[in-house]
Amino acid sequence: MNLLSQLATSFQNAFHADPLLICSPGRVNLIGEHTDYNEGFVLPAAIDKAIYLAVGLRSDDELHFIAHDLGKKYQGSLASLAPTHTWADYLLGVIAQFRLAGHSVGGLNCVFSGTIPMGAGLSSSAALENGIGFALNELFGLGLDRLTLLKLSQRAENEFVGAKVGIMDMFASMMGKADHVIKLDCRSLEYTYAPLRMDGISIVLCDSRVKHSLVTSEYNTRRAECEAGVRFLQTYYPEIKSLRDVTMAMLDEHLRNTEPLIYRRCAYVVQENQRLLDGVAALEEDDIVTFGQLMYGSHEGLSHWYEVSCPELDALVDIARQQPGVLGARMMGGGFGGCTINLVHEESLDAFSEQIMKQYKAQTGKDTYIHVCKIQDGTHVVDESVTV
Ligand code: GAF
Repeated sequence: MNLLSQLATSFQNAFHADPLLICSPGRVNLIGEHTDYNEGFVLPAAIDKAIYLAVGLRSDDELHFIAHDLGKKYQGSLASLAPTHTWADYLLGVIAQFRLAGHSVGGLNCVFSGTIPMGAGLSSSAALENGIGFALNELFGLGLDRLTLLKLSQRAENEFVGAKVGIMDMFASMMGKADHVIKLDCRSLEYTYAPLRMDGISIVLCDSRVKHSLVTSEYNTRRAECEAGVRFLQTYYPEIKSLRDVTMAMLDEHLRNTEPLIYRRCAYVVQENQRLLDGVAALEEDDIVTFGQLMYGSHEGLSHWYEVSCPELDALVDIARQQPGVLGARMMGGGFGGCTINLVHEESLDAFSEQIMKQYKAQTGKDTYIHVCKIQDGTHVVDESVTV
């Protein structure tokens, strides 16, 4: 049975009512990693892997959630919104943020499922947060715009879940547009949609199937290291607000010898921001070859300077680099596991998949999962007749 029909049936069986169905996609990011919380640029897009939610109102103040794929339930009430340190926090956190922001919401039923592989770094958490926020807005007629909704999602993740993530994942999932990437300025939140003109080239994800248990703490540490670099430089340049305002010359002069670790972290971010700008210029000229080279540069920086890669992600990029028809490859997202993103000529796709699977298994003993992405619209209401 179609996933959406399954979800609707499961909702009807549990709550004896028809649900509103919502599709909330995961994201890719072409280039610009760990730049969002440094007020830099990112280049993400929403993809055809998503969280699907069936939602409906309750007549009381209770919250009843069912994680369809996990076979787990949560029951609580609006009066006692506290972190549970489980999947339910992505839903509870958003509801808590709506209430803190003064938006009046009542009891809710929700069953959700998804096609985003767990822990693959494709932002299933942002998709779930956006999905429930979108649902609250629809069901309670709040009239909030998408930007407000995605900011509430980020606040939920920062304050309730405790991951100090930037805004990229929520933004891409909520604001995505089919066949376009989003060039987002994470300082001003100004954005433009750029059509993806990559005829004959596919965006391919290779899942390392590694999920590092330290991902949240290491992520928060990287963020703190960047902030430490900014504080240090502010003693020389008080006008600096974030790494967005920093140049390599400033880092070389004041951090290179005194704070080598902080220097490497900050230098990666400053260079990655420039790589993104160069990459956008290359895409505007349909120069995918240059864009692909910048992706390899991004991976080098993430692996050796920012140190958020892992042997499995490095292996996937190394293998990809040696295959014919591959223009660029790099780890994507927070790191320490998850997926690589690859640009591959369509006629080379089969050979690429075969070699990646074979060589990755030989080098790491692990299987990979390969997905050719389509770029789709952001969070939206969906009909049960849509085949998922
Ligand atoms: C994770 C975070 F959620 C994003 O905000 C971003 O920082 C990304 O890692 C790295 O670019 O996905």
